Amino acid sequence: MIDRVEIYVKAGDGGNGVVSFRREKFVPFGGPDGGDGGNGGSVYLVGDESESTLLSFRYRKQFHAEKGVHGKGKNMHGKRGEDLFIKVPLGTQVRLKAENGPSILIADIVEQGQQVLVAKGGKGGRGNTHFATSTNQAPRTAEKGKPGEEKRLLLDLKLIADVGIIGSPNAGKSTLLSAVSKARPKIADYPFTTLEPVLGVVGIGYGSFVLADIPGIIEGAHEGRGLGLDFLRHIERTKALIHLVDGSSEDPVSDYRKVEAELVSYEAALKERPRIIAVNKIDLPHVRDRMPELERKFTEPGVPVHFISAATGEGVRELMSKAWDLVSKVPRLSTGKEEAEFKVFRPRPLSSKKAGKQGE
Ligand SMILES: Nc1nc2c(ncn2[C@@H]2O[C@H](COP(=O)(O)OP(=O)(O)OP(=O)(O)O)[C@@H](O)[C@H]2O)c(=O)[nH]1
Ligand SMILES: [Mg+2]
Repeated sequence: MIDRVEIYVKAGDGGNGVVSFRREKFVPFGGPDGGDGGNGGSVYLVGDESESTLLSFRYRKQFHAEKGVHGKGKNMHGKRGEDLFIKVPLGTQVRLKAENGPSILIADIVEQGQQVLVAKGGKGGRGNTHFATSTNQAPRTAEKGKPGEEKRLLLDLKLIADVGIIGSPNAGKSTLLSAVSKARPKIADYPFTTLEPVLGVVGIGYGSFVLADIPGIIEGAHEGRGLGLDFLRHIERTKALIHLVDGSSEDPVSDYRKVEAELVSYEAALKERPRIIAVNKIDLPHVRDRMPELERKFTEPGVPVHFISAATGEGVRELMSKAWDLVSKVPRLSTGKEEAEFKVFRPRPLSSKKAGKQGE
């Protein structure tokens, strides 16, 4: 999954103004008539819900908006350069890359049609008509167009899921997602089947929420073991977590603790995220037999424990409605990390601009 890219954007330069004089037959002194250069086009990023990854940026990383056309004689102004609208998926965070020092978060694109100006087009230069004065009626000066802004941007996609399923490999996370949604993640009896987060929409009669299945987490993941923890950024914004435990594992409680410890080493704020523990695979007789013992052992204050079988569906509906309860109570959370570190600028949407053209 392409979820972090660096791109270069360059707004169009303004067209030059020109020096020109009226030359007409029988008019001995023609005045200045140099037109202005057109403004350069600006570059905008636009939130688009039909985009779900940053894949389109894999091969295309440079974007230029059109230049303004130079002015001409006879007071002809140059055409302004077209603005460039680059579509990005919802959940894209935009950072301005600084030469040295940390990059600055400039926008968080979360709404359909949300537009963010990332590089402003250069202003067109004025033609010599503007420089005529009473003492200089034949000015030989005109302005050059200003260069368009250029920026290096880091785009970072953080999926917008309401609930994330975390757990060790093979716990049955993907099986659970496919049991409750139309998503069809790969399922197999070996660890690290899921390599990239998969989202599914869970409808539960009176509402729906987005559930994210993410790769398995093992001890030492924060040091890069297994698939690491990078993918956890996709659940940073969830409202609640389902911690799915493999009931058939040797020591489910220890598995649980290891995953929780990794989670906290990734981001301490995730510890506070409302969550449910779900012990999976109770269709297996030896797991069913352990239910009372596990119920006793999983006693985290305020964290309910559910017993399910993602394979047969037992207990799954109850789990989902419990998750929905949490989701509907909690406003969307973020880690708080970035908001504290960076000021977030949210430019007002420009409703007059149309999100159309992608590319140059
Ligand atoms: N008996 C039983 N097997 C299950 C159940 N849920 C999942 N499994 C099996 O457990 C294995 C792992 O399932 P997955 O859904 O791929 O597990 P996962 O947590 O997504 O695993 P990773 O993506 O590798 O982290 C598969 O062989 C599933 O068929 C269940 O409720 N009962
Ligand atoms: Mg999986």
